[in-house]
Amino acid sequence: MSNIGEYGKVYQNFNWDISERELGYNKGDTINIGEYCSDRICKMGKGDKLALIWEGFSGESKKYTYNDIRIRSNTIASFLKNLGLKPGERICLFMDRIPELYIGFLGVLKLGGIAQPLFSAFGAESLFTRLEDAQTAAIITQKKHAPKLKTILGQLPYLKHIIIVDDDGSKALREKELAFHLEKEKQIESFDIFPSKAETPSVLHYTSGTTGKPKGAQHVHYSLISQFISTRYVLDLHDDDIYWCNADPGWVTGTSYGIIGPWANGVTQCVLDSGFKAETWYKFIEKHKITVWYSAPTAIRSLMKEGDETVKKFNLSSLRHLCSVGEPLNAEAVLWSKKVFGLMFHDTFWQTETGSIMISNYPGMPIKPGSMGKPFPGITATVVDLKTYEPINKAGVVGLIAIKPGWPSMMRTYWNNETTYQSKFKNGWYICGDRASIDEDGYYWFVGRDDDVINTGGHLVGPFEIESALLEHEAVAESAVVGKPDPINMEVVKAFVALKAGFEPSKMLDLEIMNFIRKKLSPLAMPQEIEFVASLPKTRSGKIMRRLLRAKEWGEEIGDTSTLENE
Ligand code: 6R9
Repeated sequence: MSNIGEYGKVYQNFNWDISERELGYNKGDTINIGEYCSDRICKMGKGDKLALIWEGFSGESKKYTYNDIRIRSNTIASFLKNLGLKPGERICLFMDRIPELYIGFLGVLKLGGIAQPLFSAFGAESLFTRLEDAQTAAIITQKKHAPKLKTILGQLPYLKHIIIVDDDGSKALREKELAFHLEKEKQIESFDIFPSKAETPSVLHYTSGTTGKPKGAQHVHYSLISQFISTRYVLDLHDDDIYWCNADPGWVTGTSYGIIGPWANGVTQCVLDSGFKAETWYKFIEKHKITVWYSAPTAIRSLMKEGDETVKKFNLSSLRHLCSVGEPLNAEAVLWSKKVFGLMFHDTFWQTETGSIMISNYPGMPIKPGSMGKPFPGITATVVDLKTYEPINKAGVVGLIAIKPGWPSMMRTYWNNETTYQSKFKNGWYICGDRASIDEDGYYWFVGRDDDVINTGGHLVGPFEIESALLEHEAVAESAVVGKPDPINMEVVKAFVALKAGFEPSKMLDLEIMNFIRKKLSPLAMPQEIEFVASLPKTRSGKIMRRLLRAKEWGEEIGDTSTLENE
């Protein structure tokens, strides 16, 4: 039996009090995510249950019960407090996916600090922009990442402490550096958790926009209400599940559903601190008997590229529920997962700004492959006209995805940038910046980021539809479609294509693919040019950076690239 039961009924009768009640939260009470994710679970008698099964890239492994994470997060919180760090100060978590990152996140929240997770792969410049903007007071990091601070430290007057979690005494500590050992430190059985209220700031997540500086979406402890119930309804976590979210907590998916959601639900989760490799991933699922898996289209397409034979080498029968987020999930990928895992990936749509899932496919609700599904209970969504921002109310017509403000996990502002925050609201709606249409059954169909849509001769073409069609061609592993300048049509479609192993670029293949699209979609959607590439530029969360490819075509500035993978 799924947690949500019948989606339609639940949507009709839902209000957020249901989530509050299940969490035992009464309006006006204190609410601290760190406490809800550890102490509360222990109080429910699950202290000895595994909270985290961790595996490093070289195969080493560690296990922590809920009681372990409760005590260790107390230990971190107490250490930070003794340094003189105060509630409301920004404390950055800058680590690989090691246990200290996950447990440290709870520790910062227990202190009342604002947790600022950043990808450990960031270089000095990316780090600087975000630490400067947030006036971050302390950073928790590893020995190997600390040197990145060396050149920027002089320009970060607010940064008081650099806490190294894996110092082994082999090198003298530098300016502002301190050592902290999660295991060797005196363990703190009880800590005076900061009595945060619903609107107390909790997490500051930086997200890269199209241009300009990255923006810090600021969340509050009350976001738990959304994250808890959406984990339950969408990811369908049950008490005996073994859950794996392969997102890095530098990305919002890795905190909302890679820390808060599963732990507030008292579920055992696995973390694999290693990059993508199909065999390693399948082995991880097999070894830990993972039942629920939250992944992303880029990863799924990479698995598809590896082929079906690789899947067959492993016993993946433990899997029972699959979800995806971050990019449009092509119908082809959904059908492939049905073929090889016997399960369809459930697409979910949301943003750093929304803090939790907004539109989704639910267990038990029929999936239309290629669709993002329907609004989450408690979420009033629609698509609005591109100019008037009035709801369109007509099936199949493309508009901007819009959400009625007021759900618990909505960001409360962009840090230091209230003007941009305000500009996201039009006509009483929060505008996501994505285009979609809604069909006669209420399912949402993604078209593209508002700035990625192509205008060819006055016709608007969404990249997603073309990319999905390209993926159906046997030679195509991955693609990105952008508009390139054209004297007659303003823009024409250009496709960047990465081929599957065993296929070589050629004029013949080029024409064949063009024709394939022309027949499948329309002459309008047919790429006028195909450029074969070895790989596509992606963000660290796996999103294809179409705007970068587009800017090159137009000879424009490429804007902020700090989240670019391999940068
Ligand atoms: C959670 C997350 C948000 C943007 C969003 C949209 C794209 C996310 C999607 C999707 C199509 C989906 N996006 N999920 N596009 N289908 N299921 O990804 O947050 O990193 O802030 O990105 O990602 O363009 O507006 P974030």
